[in-house]
Amino acid sequence: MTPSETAITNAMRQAIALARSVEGRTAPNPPVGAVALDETGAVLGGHAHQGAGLPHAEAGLIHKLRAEGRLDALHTMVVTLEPCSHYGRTPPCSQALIDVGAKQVFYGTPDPSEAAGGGHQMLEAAGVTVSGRLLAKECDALNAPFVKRATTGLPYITIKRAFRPDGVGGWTMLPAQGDKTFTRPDSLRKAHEIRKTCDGLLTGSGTVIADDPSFTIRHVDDHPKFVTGGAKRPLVLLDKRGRVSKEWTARAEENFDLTVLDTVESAIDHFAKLGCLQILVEAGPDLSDHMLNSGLWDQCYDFYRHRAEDELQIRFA
Ligand code: AOF
Ligand code: ZN
Repeated sequence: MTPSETAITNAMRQAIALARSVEGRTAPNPPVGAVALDETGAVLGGHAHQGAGLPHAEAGLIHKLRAEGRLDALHTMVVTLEPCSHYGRTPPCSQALIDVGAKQVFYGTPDPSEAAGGGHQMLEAAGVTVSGRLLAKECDALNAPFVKRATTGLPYITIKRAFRPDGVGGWTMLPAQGDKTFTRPDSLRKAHEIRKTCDGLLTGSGTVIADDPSFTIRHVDDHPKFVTGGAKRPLVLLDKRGRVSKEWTARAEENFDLTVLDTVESAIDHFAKLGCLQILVEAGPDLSDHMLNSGLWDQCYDFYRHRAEDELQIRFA
């Protein structure tokens, strides 16, 4: 017996959801999800990679199944990223899959990194049936930040903007006098979800002076390491002229690993050195437009406030 195509596709959907749940806490490693099936296609278990230095998704799942005494039933492993072939911080997952006798491996996105790639061939050479590009569109969207970092050394740049009608037939990013935000609760939740998936935040002095933003995650539950684990997200403030108050920077330092820099380029370099996969630009029209116009972006979320409900438009570079 062998799992049906539907069982395998469903397992990949589950693996993607697992990976999405750890997005924003694994950098510099990728968010990866894995689901194991027995020969009938029944789900034996799933696991998501929890962060650099910890077992990869497939390896963690193998440990889990072994601990539960169910490893013998493993037939098919479904994983969002091609299993690694290398000794990094942890041993190669492809070898682990071979050693435990997996019959089939399905993955979504090939691992583009020189060191870790090649798991496909390694598994195949050992007689395991391997198939890549399952739910490729969804997996590639998930892995876009990791793939960009692995191939260019640079973080994936996401820009978030919010617009309201300006009263004269156009749109403005500026709140009305006396308002702090004009985004509705649903959009705020979405915006905080986006923040949660990013490894660093970038803003400008104009935004800080105009909005007094805190940039903390309040409308969704943040990853535990940022809540109780003492970890702090990097936040870069571009403030060439030193216009932002000490009060604001002191408050920001309580929650963030704050760095004040002069240029977008130095900020991107800083995030790259920290190992960020994805950064979020939360800024006003000047910095956002500059980044969009100079091609320093990958993805842009635009929230538009309409009379009845907000609309979210997502664009890619
Ligand atoms: C992960 N988690 O679930 C998978 C990864 O230094 P290491 O040993 O942690 O190896 C990191 C590399 O392993 C990573 O850049 C990627 O190429 C590959 N796959 N990494 O952290 C996982 N499957
Ligand atoms: Zn691995």
